[in-house]
Amino acid sequence: FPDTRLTLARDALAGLSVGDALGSQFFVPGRRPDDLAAGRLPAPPWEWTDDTEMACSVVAELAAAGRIDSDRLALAFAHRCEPYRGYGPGAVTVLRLIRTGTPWPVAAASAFDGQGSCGNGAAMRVAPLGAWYADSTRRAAEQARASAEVTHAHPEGVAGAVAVAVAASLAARARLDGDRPEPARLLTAVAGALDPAGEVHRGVRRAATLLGHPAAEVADALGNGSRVTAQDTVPFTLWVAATLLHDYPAAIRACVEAGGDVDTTAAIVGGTVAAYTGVGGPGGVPEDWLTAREPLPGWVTTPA
Ligand code: F2R
Ligand code: MG
Ligand code: MG
Repeated sequence: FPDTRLTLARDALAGLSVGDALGSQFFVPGRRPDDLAAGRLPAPPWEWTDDTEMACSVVAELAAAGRIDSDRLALAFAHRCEPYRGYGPGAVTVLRLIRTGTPWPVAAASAFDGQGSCGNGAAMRVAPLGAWYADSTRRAAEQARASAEVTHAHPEGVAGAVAVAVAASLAARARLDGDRPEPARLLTAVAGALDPAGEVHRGVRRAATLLGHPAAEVADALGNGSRVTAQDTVPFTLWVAATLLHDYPAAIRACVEAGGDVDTTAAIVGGTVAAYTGVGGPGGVPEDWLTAREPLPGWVTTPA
């Protein structure tokens, strides 16, 4: 199983990074979502952002240690952070504190006047971790929490990560079993892993009631990430992933057309869907999209 874990996590990382890099092209003024629908791709290279940089650290840590060690992950996030990758303002501060010696629990708890961050940054990087734990949604949820807490102390920020990891775990399991998960079952299983009093939980439950509705209507109802919070991002992304789990390009197009925090909605959806479809082949991450994406850092592709 160790090789399988790495393959699943790497496929999810490919899907996440292509979604991030392609999605962020639509922040460029004048670039229109219908270009993508018409098959007109932005000119390469598609540069990836903070979503991919942090996801690479998660995968590198899993490959090196076989699990999340929160102390190591915090240092990896802090020292590998290239500030020009478009990090959130809370994340910039938390990572600077960690880099200068503040313990991560203190740094994360200090964000947003002591509330902790409920930004979508813990959810955006975690799909490969879910794929790694294809054999256990319980373990995926527990490790997602450990990976989230180093930067996101707010319960909704953590819940967003748990929800995405459980969805990716189920997607990867279905791939191994040759199964096609029913969207309602997938969303109900994700909701079951969350605190029923939380907003992310409520959003995922609501997503299950909107299956079959047009994506634009669902984005209006659930949010498209324009507030950059987990609550405003994760329910819609899991609706897209559950609905289009077999079709990576269509899932990414749905994110681009919905607008909002497109690098991150496409990263979450891309990572979760690619855990199921893999790379290349029918419904998978297209090879030409992968080639157009800026190469990933050497420390994740060829670890020492
Ligand atoms: N930061 C961005 N996008 C805006 C800048 C784009 C850049 N100029 C460009 O063009 O490339 N994107 C990246 O940040 C998001 C992930 O954010 P993360 O890591 O969670 O950071 P942060 O700052 O902790 O939270 C993000 C926002 O969420 C709101 N928020 C968080 N906690 C809050 C709280 N307790 N109360 C109220 N609001 C809270 C704030 O608005 C934060 O700024 C991804 O989109 C990634 O792509
Ligand atoms: Mg980003
Ligand atoms: Mg974003």
